[in-house]
This record gives sequence, C-alpha cells and structure tokens, in this order.
Amino acid sequence: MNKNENIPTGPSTSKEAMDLENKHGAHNYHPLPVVLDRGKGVFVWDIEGHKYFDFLSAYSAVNQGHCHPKIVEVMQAQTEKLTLTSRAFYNSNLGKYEKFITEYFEYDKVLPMNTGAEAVETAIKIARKWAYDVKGVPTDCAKIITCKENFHGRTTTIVSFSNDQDSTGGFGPYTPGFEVIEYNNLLELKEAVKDPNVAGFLVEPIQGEAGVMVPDHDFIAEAMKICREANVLFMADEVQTGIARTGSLLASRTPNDKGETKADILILGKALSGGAYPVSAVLTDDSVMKVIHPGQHGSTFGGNPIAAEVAIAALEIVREENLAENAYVLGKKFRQSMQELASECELITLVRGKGLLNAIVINDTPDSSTAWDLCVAMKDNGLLAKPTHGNIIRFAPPLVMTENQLDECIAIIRKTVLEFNG
Ligand code: IF1
Repeated sequence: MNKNENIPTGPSTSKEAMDLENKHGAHNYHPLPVVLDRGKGVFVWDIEGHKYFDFLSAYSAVNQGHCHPKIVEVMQAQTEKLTLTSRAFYNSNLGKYEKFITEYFEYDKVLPMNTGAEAVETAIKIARKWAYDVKGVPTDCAKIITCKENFHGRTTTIVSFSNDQDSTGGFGPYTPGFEVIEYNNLLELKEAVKDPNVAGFLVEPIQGEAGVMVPDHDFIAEAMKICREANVLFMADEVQTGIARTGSLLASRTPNDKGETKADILILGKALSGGAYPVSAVLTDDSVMKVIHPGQHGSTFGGNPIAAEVAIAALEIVREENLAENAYVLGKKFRQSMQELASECELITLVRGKGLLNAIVINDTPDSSTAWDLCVAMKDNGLLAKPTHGNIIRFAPPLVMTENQLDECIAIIRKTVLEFNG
C-alpha cells in the first residue's frame, strides 16, 4: 500500500486548481483565471509554466519582489531555530526588531500584530484609550473620524465605517463611534474635530481600494495641523501606501520631512514582510502608547521570532535597494506613458497615482466588463493586473522592477489597449 495514499497531490493543470478552489473554498473572491505556482522578483509563473509580470504585487505586499533571497534566507534560518513563543515569554528576536523598526520610522514604540486589519483595530483601540486616559473624553463617548470610500480591512468594526455595500451589507449590527466625512475635504474635517469627544482621524494617504485616489498635495499636512490644534490623533493607514510604494518611504511623510508631517499613529502591514509572512505594526510615541497596559491588547502570533526577522530583512531591502527612489522614478515614467496612451485612444479616460501605485480609468460604466476583459487580454499578453470598482485598473508592480522591465510592461499594456475591442 502506498504510504502517501491520504496526502493529496497538487493539481497539475490550472483548470484542476480552479475547480478545486471553486468546489472546496468559500466563494469570497472572484480571481482572474490564472493559477500562480512560482514567483521570482517581478515575475510569476502559472502551473503550465507561462511567465507574467506581476502588476498587483499582492495588493502592494510584495514591494521587495517575489521570494527575495534575503527574506527567504532569514525566514528559513529562523524557522529551524524558533518559530513561536507567544508573548507570555520574551523572545530573543523581538526587542531587536522593535529597536530597529522604531528607529527606522522614528517613533518611540511599536505594537506588533499580523494582518493589516488587526493593526487598524489596534490603532482604534489605542486612540480610544488615549481619549479616555489622556484627553479626558467621557467613558464610551470617544469618536473616530474616517473618510468616505475608505478601505481599512474586513473586521466587523472596520466594515462598520465603510460605505461599500459589498463590504458592509448583511454584516450588521455595526460598531458605533465613527463619523464619516468626505475624503480630501479639510472644511469637513475642521467641522468634525470641533466635537471634543473626537479621539482620532483615521485616513489613507492615498485611497487604494477607492481606485487610487490621490488627495490635494497639501491635504495630509493641513489635516495634521487641524488635528494637532484640536488635540486629535492623526492616524495614517499606510498598510497599502507605506514602505516605498508611493515613491517615498511613507506617503504621509514628505522626503525632506522636518517632523511636521509625521502621523501620531502609523499603521503598517503588507510590505512589512515583503509578502513572505503576515506582519503588521502600529507605531506611536510614548505619550500615546503608554495608555496600553499588560492584558489590554495582544495577539498569539504578533511579534513572533519569524515575523521579527522577516520584517527587519524586508525593511533593510527597501533601504539597500533604494526602492522608494526607484518607485518615484519609474512611477513618473509609467504615468507619462499611460497619459500618452490615453491621448491616443478612447479606452482610457484618466491616469492617476503616485510612485508605483497607479490606476487608469476605463471609458465604460462600473458595471461593464470592459476593464475585466482588458485585464484578461493583458494576462494573455503576459502581464497581471486586476480591476477595482468595475472600471478602474490598478497598476502596482514590485518596486524592484528595472527600467528595461518597465519599458517591456508599458509595451505590453500599449499593445493590449490598442488592439482591444471590448
Ligand atoms: C482583500 C483593496 C488593496 C488596506 C488598507 C488595511 C487593509 C488593507 C489601506 C487590511 C487591505 C487589501 C485587502 C485585500 C484587497 C486589498 C486592497 F482592494 F481591498 F483595497 F490592497 F487595495 N488598510 N487591502 O488596503 O489589510 O487585513 O488584508 O492585511 O482581498 O480584502 P489585511
């Protein structure tokens, strides 16, 4: 008898793999019909061995490129040594990581978690606790201001302040304590923070899921000023925009920062591990983090030895390989090429973005299949991207891309768009 009889073998064709997922997995996604099996740098391969440029980077988690050797090396080494202790005990990796990341982003303290949504939840809890313990807000009255079209994750509390029907519909009752204002609207923010019970303003420096909405250039700085004057915490959700994606280390901090555009609470995830492992973090100074005491928050896996090693390597790569600068330079070139393309054809109405977080708006209604069909056509030509909100296509390749590779990608997108008749 074959000893391995009960161990299922992997699917050998893409069709088999898709059938397996459809049959046994919850239908909470509608993936593009491609089954990825291997990745290296800016490339991924499907089961049949077709090679693609990855223009999604797992929603900006794989900024450092697929299977970066430095991350793989530290992860393998740590896996053989110690994987998890829980926070019931100290571990010899965590302190080193905490020192490294707080110096890297210039905060006093970090609270380590795993997923982006958990980090957002953590930030909300810290802000509420700060409101009661420091600001003097009456018990259970703390309010957090958020923005329309936001995306901060999938937990019941986070979907409570989403206005996307798919995210919220059918999942009530919703968590109270949130007020939603228009994105990029300083007047509404000014009005909202007049309420003395406001603890924080939670915002994405660029709204990713909304279709890469870039606010006015002074929005972040002015919003921070308004928050500071009202004694309200500015909470930057940089889960998607952070870690070099938008052409600077953080989208909420300008390159020549003098401290004036530093968020009070910084939320990171995704690329904090280069996509190798779920690693997220909340960073803030002592005046805020001091409100959290033993037993009040935590996570079995948060701050585990593998996460600590992987995150240090992922952040070192960003520095060593100048990924922020590369994203800045390539991003400029990409948008320019897309603008040119837009002026040559009817299919693209708008190009927007920052660094290597960009989007094109397709000249059709959100309920049309044009953007989807175009993504399928790009896939057939060797480039993977995914539509958002029906008629927007997000372009976010790994930041380790070279200029020559970008030229190749632009050529693929040009050819596909110009040949496309939806
Ligand atoms: C999915 C979008 C991207 C995020 C911001 C927190 C989280 C996210 C700003 C939560 C997550 C992901 C989740 C992913 C799709 C994706 C996404 F299209 F939905 F908006 F990236 F653009 N804050 N964004 O963007 O992080 O808990 O997922 O680790 O499939 O839901 P998470």
